[in-house]
Amino acid sequence: MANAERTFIAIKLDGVQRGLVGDNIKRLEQKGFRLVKSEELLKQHYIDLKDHPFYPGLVKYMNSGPVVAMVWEGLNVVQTGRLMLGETNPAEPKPGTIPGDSCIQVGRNVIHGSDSVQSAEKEISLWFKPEELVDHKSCAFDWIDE
Ligand code: IDP
Ligand code: MG
Repeated sequence: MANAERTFIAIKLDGVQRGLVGDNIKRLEQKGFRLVKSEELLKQHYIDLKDHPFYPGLVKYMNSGPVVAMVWEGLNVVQTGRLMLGETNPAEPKPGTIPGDSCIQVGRNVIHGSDSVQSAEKEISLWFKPEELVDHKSCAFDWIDE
């Protein structure tokens, strides 16, 4: 591929604390730089679906480009995250949810969120080493959590 020079970019702790992660990523996307593939764990990630006819296509699609993998923390984040993510199938749209507002087909539904605390634990340990998960207290913590 032409123009394949690569760089490492990290949003530092002050950017995280100040809630500037999304905006910084948005600026790089807007400029036209490309995000490079991060992991190839998709077969394992979707192993529970291996007997479904769409599994090979799902793995192929998920492996065909980069994925932005993250761990988010907070009160009821698994359940609330799933509500924000809406229905698996965006053909049953719930406006205001991420797929409801951004996609059309179930096989291209933009975002994944763990469906239970147990699967979250499994998925987090699949995608990240324990030492990659940094425990920190956000400066907004006391304004968000009681
Ligand atoms: P979830 O993502 O809401 O947890 P799952 O049933 O676990 O839903 O399915 C995982 C992913 O597999 C979905 O997000 C979607 O990308 C894909 N998928 C599910 N059902 C279909 C289908 O019928 N055709 C194509 N892809 C599907
Ligand atoms: Mg699922």
